[in-house]
Amino acid sequence: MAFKMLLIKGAKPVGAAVLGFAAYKGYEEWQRAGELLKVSENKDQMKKLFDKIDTDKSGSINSTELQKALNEAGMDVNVLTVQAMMYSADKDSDGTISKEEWHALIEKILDDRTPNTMDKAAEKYAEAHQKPKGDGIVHSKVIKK
Ligand SMILES: [Ca+2]
Repeated sequence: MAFKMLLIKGAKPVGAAVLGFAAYKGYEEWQRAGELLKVSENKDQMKKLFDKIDTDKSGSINSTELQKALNEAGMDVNVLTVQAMMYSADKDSDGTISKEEWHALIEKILDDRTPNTMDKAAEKYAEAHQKPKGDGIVHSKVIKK
């Protein structure tokens, strides 16, 4: 009994750290998978994608279905990677990705794409505010440099 308690006490923090890392790694994989699975803001398409992955039509995605879908999309994933991906998406830890968890995941993937959009916006801004080139006039700013 005492030994069992010790094991549980000892295992808990390590387990939490491992799960945290798995979720982090898993989420990185999701970002990659998001491109291959053509994750988009189109909610109908994302529902269709869910149904496509949920091959046994149970209303949730399990790890076998996920691995199969990723392999079909051209992503070579092993069982560990799929498990990590499940960890990062399966918020209630029931071992499957429900529709709610799926849509939350899609939103997160899309949100994290925003930095790219921001970069593009910044690029456009920079382009629009560039000094005019080749107008034959030497600008005072140029001379100072
Ligand atoms: Ca779940």
